[in-house]
Amino acid sequence: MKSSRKIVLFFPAFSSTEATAPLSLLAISTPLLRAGYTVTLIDSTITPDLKRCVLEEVKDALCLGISLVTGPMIRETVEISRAVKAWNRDFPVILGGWHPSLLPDQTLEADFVDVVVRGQGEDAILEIVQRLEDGDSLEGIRGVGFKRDGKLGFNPERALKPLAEMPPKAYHLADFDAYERLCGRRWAMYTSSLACPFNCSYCTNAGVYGRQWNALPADQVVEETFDLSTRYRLGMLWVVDDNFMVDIERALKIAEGLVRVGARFRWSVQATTNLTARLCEDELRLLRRAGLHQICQGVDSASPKILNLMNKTFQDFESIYQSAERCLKADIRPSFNIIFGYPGEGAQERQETIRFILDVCRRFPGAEFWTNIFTPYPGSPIMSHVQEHGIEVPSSLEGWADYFPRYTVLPWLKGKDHRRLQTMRDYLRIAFDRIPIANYEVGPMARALQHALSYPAQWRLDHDFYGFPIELWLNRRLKRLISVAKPTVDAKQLEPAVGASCP
Ligand code: B12
Ligand code: SF4
Repeated sequence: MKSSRKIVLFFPAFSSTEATAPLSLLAISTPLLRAGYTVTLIDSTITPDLKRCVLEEVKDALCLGISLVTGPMIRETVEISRAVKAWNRDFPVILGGWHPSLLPDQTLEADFVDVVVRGQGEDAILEIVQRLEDGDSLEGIRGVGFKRDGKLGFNPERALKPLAEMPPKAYHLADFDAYERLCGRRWAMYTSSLACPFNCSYCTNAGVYGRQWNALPADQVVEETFDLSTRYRLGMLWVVDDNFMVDIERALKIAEGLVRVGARFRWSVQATTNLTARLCEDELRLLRRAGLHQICQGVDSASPKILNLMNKTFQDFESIYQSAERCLKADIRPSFNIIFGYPGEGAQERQETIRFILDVCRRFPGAEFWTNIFTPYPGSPIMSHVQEHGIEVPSSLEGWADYFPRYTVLPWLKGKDHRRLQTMRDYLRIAFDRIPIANYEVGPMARALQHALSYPAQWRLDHDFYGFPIELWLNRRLKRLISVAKPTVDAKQLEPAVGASCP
């Protein structure tokens, strides 16, 4: 349907009830809308009868754009693209986002993919749809890969644009009511800076955004976030910057600005522990007054050996303790992430990390830990070495669907060891309180029982003993009594993904 000016954008399910509008698609929508195209946004998480809905919408559209990251999102990407191709072999399917950016060749090889976009998509998508509308070739559009007579062709890369030069995101396309119904909270994501100056060896960031941190000016952040929160009645913003605290002066100016305008929303950020620890208590209190209620920080491991292997020498333990202490004094929740199973981690290093978690949570009640299993992502520095460790790198797009830090199985972490680690992680979940984004109703009885289960859980972690896990069984029964919305897409779902889940 070449003459159509309608573009359908699809966001596959990401196995989480922490539902809100996908920023990637809001970002690429703006240039399309400004150029007079209409955009239909379909987010799997809030769309009943998904396949029928997509097939209905594409009937009078010009093309379908899909945004995905490595992992389970690939399942619906494949399913929906195949269904569209079965309806019309020639209907253009365009893939963008982290996975296609990091593995463009392999992604484009899939027979249901016509175009891949590497890196920032705002300018690329507009150029693509204009060419499609005119029936022209995609030759020369930077950052774009496409099929030419069945062969893969790649145009030169597109240079990164600083965030300040990007158009605002089309938040008005988001159905915040639907997200609120699912998540129990009305919230959105917001980007105030791009990239991170560090280069942890498991991280893919440098591969897509480089290491040149760039940010919006404080005034713009204040104006936009205040406007967003009031316009859409949002109670919370998650600032998804990789490292919000790179420029502390800017962070404090944002806080002053939000206090000045009387902002009422809560917000959370991601930042490294070393940068967070540069803030004194008064500065953190100012941020708290401005609504900052949580700082997610990647501790990753408590073993100096593993931190070295992760290229995280910028982080020392003193800064983690300082950050926990000062954040809590300022009433900001420090949320720390851990990665288990990193190549080189043995039982001893894992125990070091467990002991560290117990120590921090006991010394600083209110600090929380979220754990993941190491997952090798394409484009990360460690990826080039994982084959040495016996990992078979998938040879097709579909092969990456099972790469998911909640259950990744590794050659050195499988079978009994993998099950033991999962049990240990389950005990960590119940040993100390954690606060997810999604707002679940928990009654006083259930809360009391949860609290009671935390003591034996801590005992087990202290003694490294996980046989006869009765508390986990009780906890599962308890969860059935609490109404927790469950994502449907991921059959291997262990529990609804919640909280500071990004590494
Ligand atoms: C928010 C977020 C989430 C949210 C998503 C919520 C939502 N509704 O979108 C949640 C919490 C669910 C999440 C979960 C996970 N996440 Co996450 N997440 C992010 C984060 C912090 C921001 C993403 C974002 O919205 N950015 C802002 C938008 C504007 O930028 P963008 O996504 O890059 O999009 C641009 C381009 O990529 C491109 N583009 C994107 N899509 C499309 C589509 C088309 C058609 C086109 C043309 C262009 C295009 O154009 C956009 C504008 O320039 C990123 C880190 C980051 N810095 O981006 C990690 C990140 C995407 N997540 C990551 C990971 C690993 C995960 C988890 C596995 C974590 C975990 N421990 O479970 C899960 C996986 C989810 C799943 N089941 O598959 C990795 C992805 C690595 C990879 N190779 O894919 C990242 C990069 C973090 C990291 N540094 O490692 N995540
Ligand atoms: S893991 Fe975090 S600190 Fe490390 S490079 Fe990635 S974004 Fe930066």
